[in-house]
Amino acid sequence: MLGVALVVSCKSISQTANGPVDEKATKETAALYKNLFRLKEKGYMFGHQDDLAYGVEWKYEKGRSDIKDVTGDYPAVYGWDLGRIESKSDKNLDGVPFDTMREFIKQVYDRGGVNTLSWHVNNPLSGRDSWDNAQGTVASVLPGGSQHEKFKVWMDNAAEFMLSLKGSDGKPIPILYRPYHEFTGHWFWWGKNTTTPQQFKELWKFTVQYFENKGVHNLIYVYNTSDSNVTTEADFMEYYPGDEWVDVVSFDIYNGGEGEKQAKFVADTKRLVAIIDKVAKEHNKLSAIAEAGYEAVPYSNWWTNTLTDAIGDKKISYVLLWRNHGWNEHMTPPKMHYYVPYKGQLSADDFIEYYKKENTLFQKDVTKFKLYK
Ligand code: BMA
Repeated sequence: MLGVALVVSCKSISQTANGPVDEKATKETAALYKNLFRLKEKGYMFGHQDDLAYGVEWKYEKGRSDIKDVTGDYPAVYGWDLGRIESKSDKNLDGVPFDTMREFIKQVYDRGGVNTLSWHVNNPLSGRDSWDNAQGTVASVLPGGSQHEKFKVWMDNAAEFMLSLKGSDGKPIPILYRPYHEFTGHWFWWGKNTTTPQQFKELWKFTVQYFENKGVHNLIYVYNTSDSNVTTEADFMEYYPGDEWVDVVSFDIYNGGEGEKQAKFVADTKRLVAIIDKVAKEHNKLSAIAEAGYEAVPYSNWWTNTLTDAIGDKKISYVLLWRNHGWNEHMTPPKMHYYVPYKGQLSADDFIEYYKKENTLFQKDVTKFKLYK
């Protein structure tokens, strides 16, 4: 509370009908925003987390990508995570050096692809990671809260990174920024079980305003729920900070297994896609599936069958598949942790068919589209 809503809630609504939330968005950011509305009429972009950094059987090989190994083309959207930027660590939480990430982001922009950032930010109250879902954390970072000043320093570190992203043309690189993701789940410190709608909205507005005041004008803001606790449009909108604060509405969803679980993934995705499609139309926003996947893709036709069926004919901007880590040391018994096929993987042939579909857009498609002009 403490006045933040009063101070920051005076954006002009008319602006957002034609441009992104940030009224001072750079030319390229505003162009991307506008072009994404045109692009969705052609199809949806395929995205992959950490695509250029590592794959199931390799790490940091120049130009390599599991998607490219399989299809000959890169994805159109590339996801990266800022986790650990808060402590100015050299590497993010999954070991990607921030300097390398900056280079990847530049390469992507230079060839007309799209970058998106999430932030698995540590819990500022407990000092543990973002999965420490302790009561009162969001309250503690809001103005007047015990961790507010500390959180501002963390935001400064993130802002510094955002400001350092420049293309070969010297322009700030537009980023689809997805703060406080999956908040309807109960696993992150900003999750709805430990945060009221009012607190979440304040945190969101504070974040947008803080970046804008730091001169960060290359962000397109992505609102993101999990599939957890979202049955209806009202559930999806319960923590929505308002049309003046959000550019893209999205959700994350994972296929948890075969049989009934696979059917559930399709049914839930269909329902959620219908919700974001309706919200996007009524609020003049873009929409996306910001994270999805079936770990280790054990079903050979998952791409042309399950995922294609789940998305249907709704006009979303992109679907992003999670990272291809390979061996996952966090899990017992040890399991392979990856979400897109590598060469020779069970679903690789099907992925090639999926790649060839007219409405799935990869790097070559979006390069032609000139999203930043
Ligand atoms: C999770 C897993 C973790 C990873 C985290 C942040 O879904 O992939 O291994 O640390 O995302 O990228």
